[in-house]
Amino acid sequence: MKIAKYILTITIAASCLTVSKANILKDTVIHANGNPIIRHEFTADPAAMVYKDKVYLYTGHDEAPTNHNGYVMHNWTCFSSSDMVNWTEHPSPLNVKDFAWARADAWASQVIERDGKFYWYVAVDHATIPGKAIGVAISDSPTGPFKDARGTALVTNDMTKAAKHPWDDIDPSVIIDKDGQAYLFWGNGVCYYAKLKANMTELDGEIKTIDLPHYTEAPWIHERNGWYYLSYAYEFPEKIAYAMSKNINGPWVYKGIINELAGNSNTNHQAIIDFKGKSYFIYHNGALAADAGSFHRSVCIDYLYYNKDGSIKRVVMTSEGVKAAK
Ligand code: FUB
Repeated sequence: MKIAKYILTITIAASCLTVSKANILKDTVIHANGNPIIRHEFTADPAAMVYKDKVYLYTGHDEAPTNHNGYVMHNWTCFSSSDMVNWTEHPSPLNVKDFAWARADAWASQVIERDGKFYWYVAVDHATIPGKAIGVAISDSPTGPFKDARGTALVTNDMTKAAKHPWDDIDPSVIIDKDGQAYLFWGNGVCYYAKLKANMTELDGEIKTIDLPHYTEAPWIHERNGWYYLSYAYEFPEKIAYAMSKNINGPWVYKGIINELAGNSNTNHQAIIDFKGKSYFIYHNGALAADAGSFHRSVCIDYLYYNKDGSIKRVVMTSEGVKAAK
């Protein structure tokens, strides 16, 4: 009798999970109950943007079948929040199919605002130029809809020669400096950067490289109190390390590890923002379920703390996550 009741309970719980996964309600509020913050789907490669009192979180979407050891990623997701705990999921504003020249692989991305337009830089696999490539989509709203801003890739594998492997042009990160000059950073195996024209859709000048110890991928560029920070995935499996500079063109001084290996995931992929007086470290791990892992990742948020000299303290990854920002 007890066993029958147990089986019934498990069956009901399993069917509820199937229903909630299949019928994800969009534009509904998710209350993050600790880390990972999103639990009805797998989310990876977070990028965050603060705009008009809200945080917009953009992620990749791991859709690999259970036990599939490889990335299956077709679209990107978008969530917004006024407090870092209650998140509204917006209908997926961008799919790899929105780039007619792309073949597959909605990998890491970042969105930035300029003059009321939103530019979403993404890594995808190119359909005709072998290797990964970077595209850019544009919208009038942070939640989309977004459309391909160029009709062609912004960066293709034949434009970068410092690495021999075809997936070096991934993981775009973008910043607009105080003088209005925008820069794109990216790269796997080699950290590349280049200026962007004011239209945000064309490179302006040569592609340069930055020498960083044990650089793997996932550069994230941010500025705070006169310091530039270039954080990145270090070694593989990945920790997150960072370098600092007083000038966006360097020289960069390596400062050490910010985050340790993330639970049950080879990758860690960080975004760093300030919001309502606190600093946040947003990353992914593979901790959502027993069958999660490196190809079934989930976004987490913990606090980031700076020392008085501007250097960054190591992140303490927690399961309870952050409290609602006031
Ligand atoms: O999500 C695919 C790749 O995994 C990203 O481009 C890397 O940063 C790593 O997180």
